[in-house]
Amino acid sequence: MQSEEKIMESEKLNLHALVGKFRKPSWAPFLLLLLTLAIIISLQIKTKSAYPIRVSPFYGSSESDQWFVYPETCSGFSGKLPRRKVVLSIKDFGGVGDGKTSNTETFRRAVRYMQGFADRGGSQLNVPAGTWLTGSFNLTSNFTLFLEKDAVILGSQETDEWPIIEPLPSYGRGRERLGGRHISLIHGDGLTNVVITGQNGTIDGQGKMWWDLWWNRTLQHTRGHLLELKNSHNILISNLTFRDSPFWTIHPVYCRNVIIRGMTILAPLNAPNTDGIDPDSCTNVCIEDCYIESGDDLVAVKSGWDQYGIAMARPSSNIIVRRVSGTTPTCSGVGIGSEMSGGIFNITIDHLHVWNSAAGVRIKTDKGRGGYIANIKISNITMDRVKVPIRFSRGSNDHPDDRWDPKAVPKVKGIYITNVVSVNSTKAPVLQGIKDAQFEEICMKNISLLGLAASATWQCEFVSGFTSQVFPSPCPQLHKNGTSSWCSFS
Ligand SMILES: *[C@@H]1O[C@H](CO)[C@@H](O)[C@H](O)[C@H]1NC(C)=O
Ligand SMILES: *[C@@H]1O[C@H](CO)[C@@H](O)[C@H](O)[C@H]1NC(C)=O
Ligand SMILES: *[C@@H]1O[C@H](CO)[C@@H](O)[C@H](O)[C@H]1NC(C)=O
Ligand SMILES: *[C@@H]1O[C@H](CO)[C@@H](O)[C@H](O)[C@H]1NC(C)=O
Ligand SMILES: *[C@@H]1O[C@H](CO)[C@@H](O)[C@H](O)[C@H]1NC(C)=O
Ligand SMILES: *[C@@H]1O[C@H](CO)[C@@H](O)[C@H](O)[C@H]1NC(C)=O
Ligand SMILES: *[C@@H]1O[C@H](CO)[C@@H](O)[C@H](O)[C@H]1NC(C)=O
Ligand SMILES: *[C@@H]1O[C@H](CO)[C@@H](O)[C@H](O)[C@H]1NC(C)=O
Ligand SMILES: *[C@@H]1O[C@H](CO)[C@@H](O)[C@H](O)[C@H]1NC(C)=O
Ligand SMILES: CC(=O)N[C@H]1CO[C@H](CO)[C@@H](O)[C@@H]1O
Repeated sequence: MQSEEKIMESEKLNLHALVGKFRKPSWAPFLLLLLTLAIIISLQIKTKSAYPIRVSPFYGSSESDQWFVYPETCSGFSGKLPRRKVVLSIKDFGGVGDGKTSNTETFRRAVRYMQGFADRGGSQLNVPAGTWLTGSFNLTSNFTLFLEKDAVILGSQETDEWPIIEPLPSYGRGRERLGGRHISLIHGDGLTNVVITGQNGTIDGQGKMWWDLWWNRTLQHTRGHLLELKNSHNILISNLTFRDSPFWTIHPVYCRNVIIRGMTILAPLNAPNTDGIDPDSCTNVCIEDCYIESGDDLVAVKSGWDQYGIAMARPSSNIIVRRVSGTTPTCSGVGIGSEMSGGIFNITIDHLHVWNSAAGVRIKTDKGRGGYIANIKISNITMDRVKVPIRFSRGSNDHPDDRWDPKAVPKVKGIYITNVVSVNSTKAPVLQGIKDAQFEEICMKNISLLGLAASATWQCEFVSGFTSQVFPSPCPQLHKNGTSSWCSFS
């Protein structure tokens, strides 16, 4: 607890910060009004234990937007967080961390208030130890959401606490149901310079209710994500545990410069569509050092759905997925697609460790998708008990509506897979391209798939490429067929 004197002092600092903005004498009457307003606001948000606004002692005014330099490879990222001028706790806004009291209005009020500091040095909202039940709330720019040790944000079990929002233009409808979709628990649109981090605090979507609605076919609208950021850039998501998302867990869409690292993402292994991280029509994304176990793909790169994704034409590009490990019994370690209609290119996947899963690396597309998948580099993959280590597949008539174009075939060219060891896999690679749209430049080198029955053979259709040092012996379409000059590793 801070003494009264300290409270007074930092309040002065706060006002001083506001005053600093307006120096011209002619602003004086306006300034007075502003000061009065500021005092009223700060009185309103006071609770019994009234914590004042703390001005971060580390704050240097010129630095706040310089922290994010998206490096070539995000391993060069310093890990330094941006300094925010104003730091407040959710308790300052009257939050109650008992796991029962709803904090929906409290979080919304906190962000509304902190939005006022977006162009004045930014702000940070701390969530201390405790269980903070809440419905959906939005983030703001130049903002850090910081979950301290043992802080748990718990998603509301009331469906109307996850209001319906417009479908994404690149999907044309909700992914699961026609029309709008439930907003994510934590949401942001059109933001810049946002950090979601902490001391391994937890955001728990309590998704079971939503999975039940899906299983018993009573779901009215597409389920919400745990975290969705849309049209945003300079984003860092790190050092937290996300669990039990109703739907895909982290969904950056139409974003650029996104770093996601040191995350633990958990959901029951049978929870439907609980993908870990789905960069969707995003560029410059780095996903590093994450542990993910869930009921769907650990990481899935996407870019919109059929005619809607084709029309929007927003590709996913320059994405690095590195040192990700985990398990998903019915899906894949890394999936490309199946929604890929805006195009996907320049993807690097390195040091992936997957176990007890249906597939290791999977490329999913179909007729009607259009778009392209190009320049995908996959290396240093280890798999244990993964059924089909490498799989290219066509979808199963999964289209948004009947206006999809059967002539819109995807172009797949340049998939480079090297240094793969899979033990106790049950099937050789299954590589199904698309009729009249052969997948080209499929290059594989130094791949050992061990533990297969002697009878296990590669299944290839509509693919061409080149392989070297691959065991068991590949299908004829890839067996040293054609020239290897376009395989960068040869
Ligand atoms: C995350 O945690 C690691 C290990 O404790 C630390 O080195 C790093 O600075 C933290 N922050 C970010 C942004 O990754
Ligand atoms: C965020 O901060 C930067 C630098 O301080 C500023 O230029 C920018 O306008 C701020 N963004 C918003 C939305 O206020
Ligand atoms: C959050 O943002 C979405 C649009 O991005 C908007 O529809 C919704 O009303 C906002 N919610 C709140 C509580 O402001
Ligand atoms: C964070 O918490 C999760 C869940 O409790 C745990 O599995 C993980 O090991 C923790 N991560 C770190 C870096 O402590
Ligand atoms: C479906 O699941 C929801 C959520 O658990 C439940 O409220 C509802 O009663 C279930 N409906 C049926 C028909 O089982
Ligand atoms: C794709 O990646 C290559 C390096 O692999 C880079 O030279 C090129 O600029 C990238 N393309 C785009 C459009 O960013
Ligand atoms: C694969 O791992 C090796 C050894 O750690 C490393 O030299 C190489 O750069 C990695 N491959 C890629 C594409 O990062
Ligand atoms: C082949 O891949 C294995 C496993 O990733 C790796 O240890 C080995 O160094 C690679 N061999 C060559 C010649 O690159
Ligand atoms: C070899 O590749 C070409 C295209 O590069 C393809 O037309 C041909 O069918 C392939 N040969 C075999 C034996 O699959
Ligand atoms: C190739 C390989 O590692 N095979 C292993 C599969 O699993 C059994 C036990 O479940 C091991 O004994 C094999 O060595």
